[in-house]
Amino acid sequence: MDQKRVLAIHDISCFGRCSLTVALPIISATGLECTVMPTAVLSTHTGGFTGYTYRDLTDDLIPIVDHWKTLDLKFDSIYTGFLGSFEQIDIVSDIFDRLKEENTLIVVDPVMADNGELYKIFPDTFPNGMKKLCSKADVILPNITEAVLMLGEEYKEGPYTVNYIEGLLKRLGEATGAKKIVLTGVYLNKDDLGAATYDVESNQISYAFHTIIPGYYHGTGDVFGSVIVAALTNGMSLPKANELAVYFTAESIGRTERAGTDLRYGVNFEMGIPKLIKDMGI
Ligand code: PXL
Repeated sequence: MDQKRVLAIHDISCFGRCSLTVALPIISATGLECTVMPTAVLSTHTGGFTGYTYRDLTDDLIPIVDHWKTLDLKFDSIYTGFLGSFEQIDIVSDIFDRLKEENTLIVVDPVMADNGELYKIFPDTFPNGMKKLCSKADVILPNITEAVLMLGEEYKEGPYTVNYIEGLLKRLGEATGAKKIVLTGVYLNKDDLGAATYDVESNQISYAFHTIIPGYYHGTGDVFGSVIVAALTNGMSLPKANELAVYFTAESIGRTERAGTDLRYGVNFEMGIPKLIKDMGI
């Protein structure tokens, strides 16, 4: 069997499990080759730490692709997350054009907001830039805040109704042109949290939920997104990938809660990897 190759375009936050320090181990563990394109190097992520370093690598991105073009590299999937500027959005959009083959799966997580608020480091115009990038994706992974910001709608607190969630999914499909949508942070009651999927072509919607564990655990969006990318690249269906990602993320949070770790340090996903490999059937 040919081994598939994924390109992960994210920052490296040296400490505080998120972005590449999550994507690389999860994707590799599931039997896929993971090529990385680091967009920046930070001493920690930006969520809750102060005084972090930030080495911007924007100027390196195009030369990296220029070199790869001389090697004729092909990617089965390209996965992007946190991007630090409009310039990086434009460059990543250009990278999609240059590296996409007929069967390359493009997955965009429009990381920029949570809990009703745009992250403070981003200008108000950022959601429009991310929306444009999402229009180039096969699969997008917004949370509810990112979804409403891209749609120019007001943020509402949950619990949500099925009608509201399905309306959001359909409006996102129309507004971005993405073929598949995974909406995270969905809860229809106070006990369970999960994600909803929408396959635009087949008009199929699915849900996966796990018991809520209170608290804001950092990097969980990247844990979730990495499992989705790994599962889809390995040929799983969208509803099955979503189920796997919801459970893997929730179990990682549960492990971290029991250990009482600082919420900024990210979640213990590492100890769930053996089970993930088994569940993925590889
Ligand atoms: O997990 C998303 C993420 C990735 N990278 C950096 C971040 C964040 C979220 O805040 O700050 C640098």
